Amino acid sequence: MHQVEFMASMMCADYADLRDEVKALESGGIDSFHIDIMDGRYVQNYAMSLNDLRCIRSLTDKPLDVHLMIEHPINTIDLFIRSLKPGDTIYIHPEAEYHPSTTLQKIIDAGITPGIAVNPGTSVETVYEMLRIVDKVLVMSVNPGNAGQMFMPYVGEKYGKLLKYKDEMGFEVYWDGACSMDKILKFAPMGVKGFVLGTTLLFGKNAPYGETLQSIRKKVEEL
Ligand code: S6P
Ligand code: MG
Repeated sequence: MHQVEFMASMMCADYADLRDEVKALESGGIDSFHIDIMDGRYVQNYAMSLNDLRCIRSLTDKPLDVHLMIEHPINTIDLFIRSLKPGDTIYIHPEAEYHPSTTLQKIIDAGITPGIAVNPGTSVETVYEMLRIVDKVLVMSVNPGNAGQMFMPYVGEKYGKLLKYKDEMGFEVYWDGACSMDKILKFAPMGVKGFVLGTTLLFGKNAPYGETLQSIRKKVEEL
């Protein structure tokens, strides 16, 4: 099977100890840091800010996986691009933008990996043309806005549809929301490349991150 990637959802981290959190995740073997940016308009919440992103960028050389849940990202995309480096990813939500392909082209021109995030209520058909432009598709299995939500069972079908197109159209599929061990064991062998780990599996468990990550990887390897 392919090498499965794990991203840490940093909105779930302990902000009193952000430096230690980043170091513990890094030495525990996390592949990248998932940064949820919210504007209180596209979603009814504020999570992380540009300053949090810059702080984490300065603490690690691992890739950042930036998930923009903001209206009209074209207006502020340069701020994010300038704070990132090649190897990092920016996901936009296509329905938050009048011309999502223009914004994606800006991301590509800057050498940042382009991605789209697809809400539970957004169909694959709606984003079909963009699949040729992006390298990553982040499938939301919860409605965007909060950590600690329930998995939406009807989203399962969407993974199957996207996985059929991924090789021909040149992108990888990622999972964001309520990611549990049973979902990893079911969807990784189907071809889902990576999983965002939040409160369901990684944070707030009173277990060292390294131990948790090791045990997840071991179960995946045993498949
Ligand atoms: C949700 C956000 C996600 C969450 C993540 C948390 O708007 O995009 O990245 O932070 O899903 O994980 P969990 O296991 O608490 O759902
Ligand atoms: Mg996210």
